[in-house]
Amino acid sequence: MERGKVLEYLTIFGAAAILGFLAYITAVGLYAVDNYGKTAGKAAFGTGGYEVIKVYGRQFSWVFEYPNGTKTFNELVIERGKLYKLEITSLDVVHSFYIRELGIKYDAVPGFWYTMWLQVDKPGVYNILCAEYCGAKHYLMLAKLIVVG
Ligand SMILES: [Cu+2]
Repeated sequence: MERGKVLEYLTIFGAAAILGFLAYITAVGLYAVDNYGKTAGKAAFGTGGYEVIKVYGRQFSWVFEYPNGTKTFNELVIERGKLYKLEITSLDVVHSFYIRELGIKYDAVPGFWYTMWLQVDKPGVYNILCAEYCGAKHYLMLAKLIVVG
């Protein structure tokens, strides 16, 4: 084969290999984000091996309700490695429950309950934000996720 052809094929297949690799890592990443917590959730569903926490968005704070009825404001405390089922809704307008470090974002819509599985293996404090503009004091909707243990 002449030199020009070899270069042409190298360029074409080289580019195809790079694009294929990028497509592969994108697909793996999207799958991981999409299925965050779902595998653990499916395994635990019906076994009671999780705790249910209700999450209410409202202008302009997050309210968390634990199984014993206790409510906290702008502070969600969970145990490391334990599985939680968060049931998310809104008391007024559309909000969005967003934890950037964990790649989690669920809309909180009045009249609807969304289910989200949460299991965090790394103790620490994570920011919970509202990712949907919900009014003049939207920027104040900051809460903390505290993972203990
Ligand atoms: Cu909001």
